[in-house]
Amino acid sequence: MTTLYYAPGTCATGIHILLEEIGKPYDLKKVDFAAQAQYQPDYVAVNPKSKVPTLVRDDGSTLTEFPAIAVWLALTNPDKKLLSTDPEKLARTLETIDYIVSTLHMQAWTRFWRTVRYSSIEDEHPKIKAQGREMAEKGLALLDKQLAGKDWLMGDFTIADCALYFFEFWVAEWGKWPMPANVAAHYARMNKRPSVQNMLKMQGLAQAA
Ligand SMILES: N[C@@H](CCC(=O)N[C@@H](CS)C(=O)NCC(=O)O)C(=O)O
Repeated sequence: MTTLYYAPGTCATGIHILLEEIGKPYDLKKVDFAAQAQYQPDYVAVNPKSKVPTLVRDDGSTLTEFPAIAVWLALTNPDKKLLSTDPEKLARTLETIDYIVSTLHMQAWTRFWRTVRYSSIEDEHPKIKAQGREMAEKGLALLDKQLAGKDWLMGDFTIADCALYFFEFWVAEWGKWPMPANVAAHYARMNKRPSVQNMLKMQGLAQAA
């Protein structure tokens, strides 16, 4: 059976939401970050990158990296219409996801939240955190414009909305930063979807959002 390896509240929430949207049976395996389980041999054997999300598929093969997993889930479940196959719409959806994952997650948020990975000198941390927040604010402003007059990033609900959700969750619940109006409305809209509510309950985050 398809198995998602996740840690609560991480970027794996976006893939968990997609699995709930698709509605087929799957297993959920928690990787205990507090115990550094991602670096232990059992998990390294599953994903040598020591990251979540990891999707182990029905045939036993493993897929990593949020965009790859999201695209694969969308294309293998075409009836759910989670990704348009029109070349322009598909490219625009990937453009949005790549910005969220490569820039907002990997560059902005990690500077703010995992500051020690950028410098072991504590005096430098406020500057690195401020850089991360500045990058995040810029991205949120761009996404706010993209959402103007729309419920969902691409017009229809797609895998891009699930990518934006994990970033919104961090900003709202962990960063406690205000979000621009259209992004805040998108986050509230996402939190009303049964798939998101199920994910929050299953990950023990129901109080958070
Ligand atoms: N590029 C990867 C990034 C995955 C990633 O950084 N996941 C974080 C959680 S949000 C993680 O597993 N961190 C564990 C660690 O760095 O020890 C993706 O998009 O899937």
